[in-house]
Amino acid sequence: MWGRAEPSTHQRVLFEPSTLGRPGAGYPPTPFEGSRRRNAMPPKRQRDQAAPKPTSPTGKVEVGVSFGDDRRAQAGEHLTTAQGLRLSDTDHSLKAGARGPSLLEDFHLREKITHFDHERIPERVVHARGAAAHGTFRAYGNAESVTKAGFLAKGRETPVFTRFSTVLGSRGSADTVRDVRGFAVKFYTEEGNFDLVGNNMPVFFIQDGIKFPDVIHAGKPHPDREIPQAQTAHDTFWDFVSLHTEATHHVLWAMSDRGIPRSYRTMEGFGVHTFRLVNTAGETSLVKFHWKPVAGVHSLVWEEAQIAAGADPDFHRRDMADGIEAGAPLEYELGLQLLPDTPDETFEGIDLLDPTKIVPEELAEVVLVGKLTLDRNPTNYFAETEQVAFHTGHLVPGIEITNDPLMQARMFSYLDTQLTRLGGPNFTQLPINCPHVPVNDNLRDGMHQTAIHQGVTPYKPNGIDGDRPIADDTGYVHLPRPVEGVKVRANPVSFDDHFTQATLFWLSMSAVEKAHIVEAFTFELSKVYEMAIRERELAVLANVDGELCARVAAGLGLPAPTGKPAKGVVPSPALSQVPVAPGPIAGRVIGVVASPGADVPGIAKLRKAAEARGAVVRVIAEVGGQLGKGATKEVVERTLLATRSVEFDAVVVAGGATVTDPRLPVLLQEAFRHCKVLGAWGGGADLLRAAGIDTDAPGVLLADTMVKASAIALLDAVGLHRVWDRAVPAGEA
Ligand code: HDD
Repeated sequence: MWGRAEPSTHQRVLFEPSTLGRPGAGYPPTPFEGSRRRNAMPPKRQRDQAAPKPTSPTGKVEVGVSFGDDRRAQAGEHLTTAQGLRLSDTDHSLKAGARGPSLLEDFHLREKITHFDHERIPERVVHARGAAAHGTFRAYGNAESVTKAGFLAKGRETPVFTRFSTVLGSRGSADTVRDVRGFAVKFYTEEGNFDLVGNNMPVFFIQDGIKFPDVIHAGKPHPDREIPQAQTAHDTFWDFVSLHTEATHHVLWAMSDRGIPRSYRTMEGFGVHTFRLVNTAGETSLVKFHWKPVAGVHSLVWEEAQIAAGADPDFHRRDMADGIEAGAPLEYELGLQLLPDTPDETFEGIDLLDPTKIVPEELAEVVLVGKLTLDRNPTNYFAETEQVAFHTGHLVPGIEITNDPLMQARMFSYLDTQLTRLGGPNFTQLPINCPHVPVNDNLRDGMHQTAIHQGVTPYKPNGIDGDRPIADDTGYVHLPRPVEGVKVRANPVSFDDHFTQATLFWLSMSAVEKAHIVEAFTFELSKVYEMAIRERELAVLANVDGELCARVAAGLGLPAPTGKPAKGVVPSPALSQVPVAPGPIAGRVIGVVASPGADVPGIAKLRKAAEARGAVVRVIAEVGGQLGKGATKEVVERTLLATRSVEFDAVVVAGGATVTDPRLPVLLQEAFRHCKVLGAWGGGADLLRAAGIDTDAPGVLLADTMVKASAIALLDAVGLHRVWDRAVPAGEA
């Protein structure tokens, strides 16, 4: 019933003691077997509720998010009311005559409309727009010497649920806006849930959580007109960050390519704060958590991000869901940057309690300690992705927080916000939030209580039911640490350096990345109406780097002020994301332009080679349908009317293709401008030239026929992500 522990009389029992297991048993639900899809249609089972319900290997019906046979989820062949009453008609309200008014007694009408009226819950005050996936974390075991956290023990496999998000946009906003991305992982460990609630940038805009409402109010749309949506290119954001210079380092990251990731699978993740690890001997070390994507760190280019926001606002969530469905899981390795736990909590002069600072990887290596694999899409967006509740206070033995004042405020906010968002204190009973271990918490009653608690002793101590000990040596113990100080509203003086690490970030960028940062600042500041704010931000940039300031000022047509940037800053090459060698291409999409009469066997050869590396080939043509005959056929998955270049990491024109649609040159030119690989075989090169593409330019690959070697050359080029030589002279990228 409740797993390994004997149920005590005061344990929580969900729904019905006789049929259901412990919270989390049977959850997450077993994935259904099904054929892989190439297109993005929802699986049949999601589209057709009347279809026979899939069964688990045990033969039990498994539907929706459930504890196996949860009766609260949809079940049965007949449409019913919420009371289980079979319905004969759900399309017509009960009326006094066919043309008459509806009757108050129509309980079905009232129940249906009432429930609909209350379907929405408040969206998250930040990170409202998100997408998530289930998966597993497998520990390598090499962290055992520094932490007793069980999920990091050798060979341990832990179920996880990971939600990615943007910060500023509303729930329905576009995925590809320039913003920070959330990277929140819930580990359902054997010691209870551990949440690592991080971002794709390792620093934060503010040093003290008390300023969180300020930075968010400044970044969110203006309160009068509620524009602009999901972006920082407006007066209040730049007013705040130019007045509040501790944000400068994070602003540099946000204006860099990190602000527009290619996909969730190509994003790094960071715990941001310094945490404290404790091993079995009670020894401690400080640590920064890193997620390293196996697919490499890659981004969109700005114009592409803007096009995608209109052409496919769901660009990132679609990419993740389709990739998982196509058998290309998202993979990341967890890295620990271990730092000695010294009394002053600094490392090489860097204050480890200051969340606006990084520790360059060149100074402290990131040791990889396990792998996260996200390989299963949620069954129901609301039940799982929307209702998941992360909390920095969901910790396990062996991991503690530090006195970072940003983290300290987070420890309050995450629990607090769920009370409004999820309607009360029992959100931990929602299936997605349930730990996968027995819960024995003495917390009782409250709104939306779904457990039927047994017994009469939800208190401690008690002399009635055996009064189990609350903790043995496996319990969570806050390491005793001395604390003293004068009560003040102040930051340590070491928090005062707001610019040196912004300079470090700028100097670590390649030429093409610097060009993107300059463009991003210029774009955003040119959307700011108040000239004084533009000028103030230029004064901030002057303290980061004179060249950066001058280039942005030139774009804005303003004089460049002078500042005092830190001298002798040593760059950190690890911060640049330009790959030096081809990386994996799983999840990448190669568009092949074709038409009736094109070399379909050639397309099939390219598809085979791409699929062997986890990439996808999509055929683009003027009209839909099927190309080729006999055994070798290709389905047209995108028509020129319904696609844009942003959907592809490379575009290739098949030999023999003839296309007259004027949208083709636009597609090819965009792909070229966005530094994507272009290719053609046979006569396909003529279509490239007709579109004005310089076929001698870097990254334009031509072949006489599509053979294995040409496919490999093309896919290797995709592994470099972009052809940056096209944007910046060779050698400078
Ligand atoms: Fe936060 C959500 C990450 C500072 C208050 N935060 C939220 C999410 C992520 C982060 C990824 C979305 C979780 C999900 O997918 O449900 N937040 C961060 C990081 C921070 C940070 C990396 C700094 C290092 N946050 C921060 C501060 C505060 C909050 C300083 C308040 C004092 N954050 C919240 C919140 C949210 C939230 C209001 C909104 C929804 C939620 O918590 O569940 O409590």
